[in-house]
Amino acid sequence: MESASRDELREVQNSRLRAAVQNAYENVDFYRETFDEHGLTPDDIESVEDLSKLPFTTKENFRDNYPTGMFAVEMDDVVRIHASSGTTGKPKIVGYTRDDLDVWSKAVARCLVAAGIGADDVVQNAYGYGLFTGGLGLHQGVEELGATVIPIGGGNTQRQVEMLDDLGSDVISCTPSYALYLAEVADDMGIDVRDLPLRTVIFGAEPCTEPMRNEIEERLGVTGIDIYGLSEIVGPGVSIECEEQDGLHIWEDYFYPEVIDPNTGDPVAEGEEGELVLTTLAKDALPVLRYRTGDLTTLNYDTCECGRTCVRMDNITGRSDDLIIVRGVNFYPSEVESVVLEFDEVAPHYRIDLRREGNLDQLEITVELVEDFDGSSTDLETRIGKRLSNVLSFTPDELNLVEYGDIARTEVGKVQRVYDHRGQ
Ligand code: DLL
Repeated sequence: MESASRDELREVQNSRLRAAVQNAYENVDFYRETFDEHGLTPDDIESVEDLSKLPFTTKENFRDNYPTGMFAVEMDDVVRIHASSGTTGKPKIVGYTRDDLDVWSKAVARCLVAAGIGADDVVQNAYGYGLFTGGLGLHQGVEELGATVIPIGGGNTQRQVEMLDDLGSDVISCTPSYALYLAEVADDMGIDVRDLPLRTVIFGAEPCTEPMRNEIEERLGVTGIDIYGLSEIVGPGVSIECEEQDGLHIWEDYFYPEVIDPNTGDPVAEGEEGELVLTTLAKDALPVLRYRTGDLTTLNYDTCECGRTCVRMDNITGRSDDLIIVRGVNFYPSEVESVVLEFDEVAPHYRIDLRREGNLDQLEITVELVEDFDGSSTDLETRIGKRLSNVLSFTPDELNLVEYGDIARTEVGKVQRVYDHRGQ
């Protein structure tokens, strides 16, 4: 399927879509009511072109149907539960049948192969195990491929470094921020990760800008491969970069992608940025039709140098709900990351604090100096400030340069870089 002709692929998508729609309509009250409200029946959705007749599914729909109202099967047929840790409110509970786990494992195994990983490789899986989909999701894909998985999970960083060294892991899977933290801890232990056999980092679950990827590749002496996914759709394995590192291939026979204008809901022209919307084509326990992921990307249907024909999405550097608005200026945290990492004097750690003083929003950016910084911090501050105003059209109210190590590192889970204290 990875290199099928577009026509072959379309046939598979259409027949799987019809089954998914039937399943959703017959077994999920929420979908049956939605279809009825719009005067639709499953017969109206014959092909992916008909999907636009359907309204979107949103995270609010998951919330309203908490915990398992979106499930299409009885609990007896669910063999695994995961949950996504919402920052507010209840988590989204997701479930899988045995067949669903099989599809997921195959999607992740494909990802690993696309990333140049083979059955003889050792993969140290440093995503958290548990309700988070990262740990077990990656794990089962490595086993499906027949490679060796080290299920070390998140945190315990010294131990991670020892394992990398002792077992000669070829690959580590973790968040991008954790990859950098790992290099720092290794340094403190007197180990240079570049001297170890490690050759690939499969990073995901968090946005990672190009300068941040470069930093990971340089510090660890690896190729950094971006993997994407979300609990509501499957977990990791929706898409991944191949060794060309030129966009993430979406496994379109399992997940059907659309990109829409987040404000109007209309499709954007091919190659234009918008919000990614996904439909599951091969999941029984939790069929999801037109899910608004909130993630911003573009789609590229050109055949990749690697020979795969499935569409590629751009690396996700922001979510529509990440947009920061300060005194009328809009920007994404990733734009700040790209600017501050242009400076060799700055380490790849930063935080953004938003406060309200009186009626005015205040923006504070804190960046860390590199370990061996010996220049003038006043001069650096002026240069960073100027660059931010040129590129992003704003000057932070406060720009703090702090010493190496002063910004807290995230050992387990996803890094937080934006702290919005307004409204507190
Ligand atoms: O983070 C699944 C995952 C685990 C993906 C491990 C990759 C590796 P959730 O916790 O449900 O699932 O969070 C999903 O994380 O909507 C994106 O906003 C963000 N995200 C996931 N992968 C990437 C990525 C997992 N490669 C949410 N780049 C998604 C940027 C990502 N953001």
